[in-house]
This record gives sequence, C-alpha cells and structure tokens, in this order.
Amino acid sequence: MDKFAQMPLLTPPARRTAPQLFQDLAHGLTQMATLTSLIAALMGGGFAAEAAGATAKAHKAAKNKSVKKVHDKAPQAFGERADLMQFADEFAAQQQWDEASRLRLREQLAQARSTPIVQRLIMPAAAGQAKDWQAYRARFVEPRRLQAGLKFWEQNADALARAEARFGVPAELIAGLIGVETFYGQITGGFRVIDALATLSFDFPTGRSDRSPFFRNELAEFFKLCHREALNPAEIKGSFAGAMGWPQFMPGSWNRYAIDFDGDGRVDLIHNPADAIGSVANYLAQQGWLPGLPTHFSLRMPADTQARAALLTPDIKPSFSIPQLQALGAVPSEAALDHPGPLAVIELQNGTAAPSYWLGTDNFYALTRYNWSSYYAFAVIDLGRALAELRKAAQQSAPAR
Ligand SMILES: [Ca+2]
Repeated sequence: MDKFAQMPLLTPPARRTAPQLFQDLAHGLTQMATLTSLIAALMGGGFAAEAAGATAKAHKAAKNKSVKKVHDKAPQAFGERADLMQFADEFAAQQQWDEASRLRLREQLAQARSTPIVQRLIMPAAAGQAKDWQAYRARFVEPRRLQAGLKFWEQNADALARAEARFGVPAELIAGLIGVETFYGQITGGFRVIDALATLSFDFPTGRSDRSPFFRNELAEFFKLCHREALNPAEIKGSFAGAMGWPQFMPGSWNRYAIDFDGDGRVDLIHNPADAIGSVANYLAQQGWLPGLPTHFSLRMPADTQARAALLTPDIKPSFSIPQLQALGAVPSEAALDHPGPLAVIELQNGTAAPSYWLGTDNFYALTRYNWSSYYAFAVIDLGRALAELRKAAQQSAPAR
C-alpha cells in the first residue's frame, strides 16, 4: 500500500467506469484509441497529458539531435590482424576445436568489422545533465508499451505463471523487465554481435576506463554459444554492446543463466519469449532474489545534511538496519518496520525539482544486477505494476459466464 505513496501510478478510474472500458479490452478491441483512452481514464487525465508531453519532448529532442547529427565513419573489416588471429588460435586450442573449426573462426574474425558507432556509444553520457526520473519513467510507462505488454502477458500467461511459481519472481516484474529491455521483442538491436564485441575487444576507444578484457571474455562466450547452439556468428544481431534477444542477455549471461523454458530442447532467447521469461526469472533467482520480499518501501529523509549524506553513501547496496536508519533521523514507512533484512536508501533525481527517496531491499538490489541503475529498476517495477493493475481491472470487469 505504501509503495507508491509518493508516485501515484494508478489513480482511481475517473469519468467513465472501468468495467465499461475493460469490456472493450476483454473483447479484444485493442485499437490504439481504445486502449489509450482506457489507460488515460485509469490513470487520470494527468498521465495522458504527461505522456503526450513526454512524446512531444522526445520528438523535439530527436529533431534537435538530427540537426547536429554525428557522422560515424563506415565500419571496416579487421582482416587478419595479428591480435585477432592470436585470439582465434588461443580460443580454438582452449576449446580443443579441430583444425577446420579453428580456420573458420579465424575467417569469421577477419570478416568482423571495427565499428566507429560502437566506439562512440560505449562512451559515458555527457556530464552535467540533471537526471530526471519522471522523464525517464515516461519513456517506458506509456500507452504503446502498456498495450504491447498486455498482449505479451496474454500470449505468455502460462510461461509467466510457471516462472513465478518456480523462481518466486513476480510475473509483473518479468513482464516489466522485458518491456523495458526490448519493448517486448520489438527492439533487440541492429548491430552484428560479432562486430560489436570485436570492436570493443580489440579497438576499445580511449578516453574512458578500458573494458576490453570484459568484452574479450564476452566474445569468447559468444563463440562458445554459437558453437553449442549451431548458430552462425555472422548472423546474430544485438545491441552495440553485444546484448541479445528478448531479454538482452550478454553472451556470458546467456551461457550461465539462460534456460529452455518451453521444453523444445533448445535455449533460444532470440525467437522464443517463453525461454526469455524463464531465463530472466532464473537470472534474478541466481542474483539472490528472495520470494515474497517487496522490492522497496517508502521513507521520509531527515533534514540534516550530514545525516542525508551518510544515508546515501552506501548507494544501492542494502546495508542499513531499521534502527540504524532511525538513528540517522530517517523515518521508514510502517510496512518497512517489520522488514528484517538490510536496506539501501535510493535517491531518484527529478531534474530541478526535489529528489524522491526510497528504501531498496535485497530484491531491489537483485534487479539492479540486471542493469546497474536505480532508475532502470524503478522503470521495471512501475511498468510491471501498471500492467498488473490493468490486467486485474480487465479481469474484474470481464462478463461472468
Ligand atoms: Ca526452448
């Protein structure tokens, strides 16, 4: 109950009644206009205005961007560069591949392309921009993604329910996560993974901390994956960093955490949403997800500057007990008082407005192992919660048989 006290996500239905609106949904009328009015009614007028404003802003930003568009140089094949060929020979030896496989790997790496846009995208975002949670959230909790999410949940209800039962990860969070990652499989990345990973392994840009050892390891994991699943490395696409498929798993995460969840004997995160659902739940379970534990609670921060700084120092790693929080002047919500585990104080900046603060549990921390950002974790939580509320309302209003 207290979870969204500071961020009302779903205000009670206004004007038209939810049952009328949801009958449309229950009967499969999912045209954009219907759903948009449905969502707008559910969320109160403010949401629709906010969403429209955000869309307009996004268009404006995109327009501004196109004015000062960066022209990246065209990708260039690496060819038989010594460092890549050495990598191929060492990897083939380590995997005890035969000569034909070793030569094929050398050829594949020689045809990989060093890609300037990948080098640009791996650089940190320009500093000095205030983070704005509301703007961030509006990119994800918006009518089109909600519509896609409801359809996804409907089509994969069985897999979501099985994943929740087996791993204890709520279906709404799995649905929220896949929605934030790839808009339900619609945006999975257009880079050849071999180009992205080879660029970041062998032509990592200067000007930021060198992460090429990480990407060389991911490149090796990618070849293991392709070999095992009989995939052609040249054909697999993903993000600029090499993340793949519905859940955007890096190759190493795919090899460690992905599972066959529809029982067809293959692990396919690129075409198979059921495998993606099971794999996301398994990933979170392996990161220490505790079934039944909420992701966060609300709190009131102390006014004292030093106390606030002390509360924020450990960042998203849960490390405070309730008495420790209280000793620093923080006031945890009623619901948080019974929580036995450690808590983190999470700050979400709201541009020029005052920040929002939350208490994150070990489960909030597990979500941030997927993507190291509180904003990301809250977007997953909020999108999932909105989907769950919409589904519940639809089910309640469905005509009795
Ligand atoms: Ca499968």
